[in-house]
Amino acid sequence: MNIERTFVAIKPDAVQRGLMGKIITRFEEKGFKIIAMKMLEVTKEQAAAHYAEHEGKPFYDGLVKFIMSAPIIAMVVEGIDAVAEVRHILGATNPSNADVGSIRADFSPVMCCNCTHASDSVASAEREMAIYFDVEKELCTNWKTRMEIILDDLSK
Ligand code: FUP
Repeated sequence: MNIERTFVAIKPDAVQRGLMGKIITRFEEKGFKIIAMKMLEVTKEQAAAHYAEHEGKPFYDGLVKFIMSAPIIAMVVEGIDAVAEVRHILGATNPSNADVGSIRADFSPVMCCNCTHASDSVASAEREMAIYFDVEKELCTNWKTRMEIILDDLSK
């Protein structure tokens, strides 16, 4: 099994709208393991690092302003094929194109405020985790979810 870690953020719009619990529940109910989570106010430096690939694009200034407009919830989520699976749970960047049942389809009215972010590759996940977490100290890895215990038992 391909166990991966990915970086997830619940964005300011979702925090302000009281959607944190509903969004976290989607990852837990699917069987993913949340191994780090904190609320924080994104600094200019963190926003610039996170969105470096978009610098110079027409929506960049708005994106940086938005991510700093209220707290976010930063998370590290672990599980089978976590990078692709978590992005599937989020849905397409533009909520109009997102599959029904995805977070963005269900909760986002417009692309600028699409409730969540998740890394698009294992390399991006490692880069993004390091922007928001001290990866050596802040990841809680020494425990098992019920799903991990079930899979361990089945493999014996
Ligand atoms: P995603 O990987 O799905 O988070 O999407 P991107 O990295 O392409 O974009 C990051 C954020 O920029 C999106 F969540 C919304 C915003 N964005 C726009 O506002 N306009 C665009 O044309 C593209 C992205």
